[in-house]
Amino acid sequence: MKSFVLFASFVCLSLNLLSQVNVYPSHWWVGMKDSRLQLMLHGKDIGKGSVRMNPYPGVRLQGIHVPENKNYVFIDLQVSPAAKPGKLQFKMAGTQSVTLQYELKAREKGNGITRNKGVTSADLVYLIMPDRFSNGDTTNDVVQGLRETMHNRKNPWSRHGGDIKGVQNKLDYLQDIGVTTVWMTPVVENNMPLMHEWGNDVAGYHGYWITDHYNVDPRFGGNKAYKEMVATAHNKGMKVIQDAVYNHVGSHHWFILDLPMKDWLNNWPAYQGSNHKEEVFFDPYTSKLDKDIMVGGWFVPHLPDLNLRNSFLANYLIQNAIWCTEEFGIDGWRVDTYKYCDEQFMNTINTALEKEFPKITIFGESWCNTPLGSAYFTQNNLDVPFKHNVQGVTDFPIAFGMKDAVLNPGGTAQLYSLLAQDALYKNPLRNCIFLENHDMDRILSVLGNSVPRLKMATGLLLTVRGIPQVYYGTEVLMKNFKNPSDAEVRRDFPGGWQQDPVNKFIPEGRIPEEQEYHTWFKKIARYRLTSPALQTGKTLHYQPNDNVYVYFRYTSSHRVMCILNPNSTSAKISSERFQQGLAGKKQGRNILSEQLVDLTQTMEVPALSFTIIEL
Ligand SMILES: [Ca+2]
Ligand SMILES: [Ca+2]
Repeated sequence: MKSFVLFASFVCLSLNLLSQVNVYPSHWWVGMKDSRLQLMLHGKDIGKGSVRMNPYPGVRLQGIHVPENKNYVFIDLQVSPAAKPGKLQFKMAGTQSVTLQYELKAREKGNGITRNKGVTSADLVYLIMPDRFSNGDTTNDVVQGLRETMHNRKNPWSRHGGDIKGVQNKLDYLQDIGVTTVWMTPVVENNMPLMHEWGNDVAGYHGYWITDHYNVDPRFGGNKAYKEMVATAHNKGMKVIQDAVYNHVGSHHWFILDLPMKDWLNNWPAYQGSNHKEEVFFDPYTSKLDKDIMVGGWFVPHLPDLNLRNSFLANYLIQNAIWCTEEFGIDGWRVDTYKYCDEQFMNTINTALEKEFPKITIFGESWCNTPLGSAYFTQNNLDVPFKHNVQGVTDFPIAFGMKDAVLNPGGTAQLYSLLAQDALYKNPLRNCIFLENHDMDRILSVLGNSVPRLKMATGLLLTVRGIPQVYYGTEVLMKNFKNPSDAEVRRDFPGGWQQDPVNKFIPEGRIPEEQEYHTWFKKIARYRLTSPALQTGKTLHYQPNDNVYVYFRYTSSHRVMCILNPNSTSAKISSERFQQGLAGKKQGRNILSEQLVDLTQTMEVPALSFTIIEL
């Protein structure tokens, strides 16, 4: 967001001569593939006068819209490929007579192709809640003038001071353990008062209560810190995913406090929550009412639900997504609460992003319990009336399947069956797979604090198809249930603050059990970066026998065998059965023990183990 101070041409009009107009997007670029640009102007009574644009070569004023709230004006422009960088000038006359300058910049080098690289299944994503990871700048811990200034690390619902600079400082640590990509929960401004949730007064430390889409929260370091962090990551060959929220905004978003139009939000006669039933989209018997409540019902009372069918709001969000991608240089988007959004809007915004940034990665958070539900919300092979176009989803069914496989008797058969349903997806390799995230119980606790089971689950995560995502701190055995609140699974990474008594970013700060898992994790994660089969290869799997699951990942020249034995007894497996997967190979190398493995003999697989053999 950029503020323009409007200078009155006539000094005697009124006391309201000098006022502020905000323009969104705050600037734009020449040379975008889509020549359309819609400016949204916000300022006192600006819709009551006239707007004129000074001639500018290559830029045409197409139309002006004034909604029922006269504090807004929308200006449609056509920016032709011939337009050069410079400043547009708008003359506004009415209760105020003012001149507004608007900058068209040159695009970053690479024109959206070489700078925004996209994230694939060859990558390893590390999910961070920046407030809780590392404090790189203590001067921004409290920013006076914002609606809440609570800073108390002893309070799980307060802000703790972690920031983007803290993440930037740890990029080398992350790269060393095999991470290629950082996904932070939303970094844009959450200038909200404390909200009553979980029986407590909670701050917007997590980032999902957006109040300004064009400002990175100053407590995270602002736009400057974010741009610098992305550039630093790129210089190291790493990538960054931004977290988008299109379904709702915080109740103190500037446009909620002064609604541009009556239908800006999904309105109901009385508060209506969503029914959270994704089935309404693909259920052939669904009622319109149930679908309206799913899409238009609010997530929670303090998060106004956006009417994404309003074309002006849609333009605002689409241009913001493009703006962030170009301005900061990000490589991918994770889209929050995907299944609660208007379906056509989602397809439109995805197409717009891919048009400007052909390699951009987009996956939606569609929390579904079934592969059918998940597949519906991405490119799929289903015969349904509406076809989603997003590349992938956060794959909850596989998350639950991997957990069950290492925890429950017979769980491997469930995982096998879930993966068999990949027939529903156009390309399951584009799904983001994970064991846990900031909304779930930490996996180590779910697995009864068993490190052997955590290793098995991690083994699956790093070898099953998809874009693997790990959650910060799991590598040092952070644990907890969401009890009494989700803040328990969002604790501070020990050592992220200078005054922390232990620092688990370094080996000396870890107890032996943590160090052992950390080393184990790093070994597989780094091996994965050298293995085209695990990164992007095809899958061949065999029905589990006696709850032992064997599968292969392979390319034309590289082949890996994975064996999961979650039983409390060792297992013997005969290579005879796996001839297709072994493809004539007689010897392999266990990438964890470095031992050679004779594949012509019966193999003894230890209890509670995950084995990776490079053939
Ligand atoms: Ca800080
Ligand atoms: Ca909605």
